[in-house]
Amino acid sequence: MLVVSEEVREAIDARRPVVALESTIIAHGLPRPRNLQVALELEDAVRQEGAVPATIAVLDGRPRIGLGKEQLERVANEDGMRKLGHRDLPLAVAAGVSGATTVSATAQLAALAGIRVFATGGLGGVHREWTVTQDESADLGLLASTRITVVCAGVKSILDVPATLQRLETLGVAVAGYGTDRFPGFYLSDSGHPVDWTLHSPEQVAEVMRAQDGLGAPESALIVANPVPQAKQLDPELHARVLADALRACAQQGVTGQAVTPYLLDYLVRHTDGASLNANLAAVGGNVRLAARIAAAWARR
Ligand code: PSU
Ligand code: MN
Repeated sequence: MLVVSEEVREAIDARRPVVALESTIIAHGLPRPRNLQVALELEDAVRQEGAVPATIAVLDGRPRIGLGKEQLERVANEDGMRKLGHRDLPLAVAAGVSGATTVSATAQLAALAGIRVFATGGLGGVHREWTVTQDESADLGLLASTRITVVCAGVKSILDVPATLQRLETLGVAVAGYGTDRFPGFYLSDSGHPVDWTLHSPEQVAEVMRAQDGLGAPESALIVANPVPQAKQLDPELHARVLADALRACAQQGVTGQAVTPYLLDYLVRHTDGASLNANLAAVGGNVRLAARIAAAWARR
């Protein structure tokens, strides 16, 4: 069912480092035309660190692991590109449609293809007002049952961060800060919440992955929470102010379901004069590079 590109297939077979990349951030998380440029830059960054990038999406009903330039262009520019969580995968495949994959769908497909390391910006999680809307990203549940290492800058700060950390604990998903004992805040280096574990090198991360395998079921993920450097974070005061406006606007407009996250991310870009975009890109870029180094350490095991 999967279409794995030749380059990615060869790397997996030879146990060379591979990093899975999601496509929702390209199709629905970043403005055009910057999104395509970023997609290419992220792949480049993975290569510079000596790993093979495997961007994942569903095109014409076929889940693809490793996209060529034309396929990346489709993800970035094609109108009607859907947003696919893991529950949407069978429906999209059967319907023969195209869509970008979220963290949950990307992690599922990457694991199916035998890719262990995955990089993204910020995970989905428990939304504020959860008690009313019950809006919790499917990312969390999927990571509770998928053996993958996901490098991220924490969870998106538009969420209820402490509630999300609590859910990850309940779901039994391992979380470690990379070089920090603070949980990163996506656009911010520090979400204001601590993490229980800190890892300091790609080799240490690979050690944990090996231990996960040795300990067996449940097949849960490892979240490596890698902060955006402080010099590149969004100004915390600007962040707090614009985010409050964004949440109000979102509620007023009656935005719900899958549309919530793209709406909020776009609002922040437009109302911070692009500063949130720069912080977002710095975070994703750092995650992609770290993921490549972790994949290399994992390949040397
Ligand atoms: N990180 C980003 N930008 C994004 C996302 C993550 O920097 O657009 C996407 C991811 O694909 C994540 C999704 O899985 O947002 C979560 O969406 P939802 O809250 O609808 O589950
Ligand atoms: Mn949601």
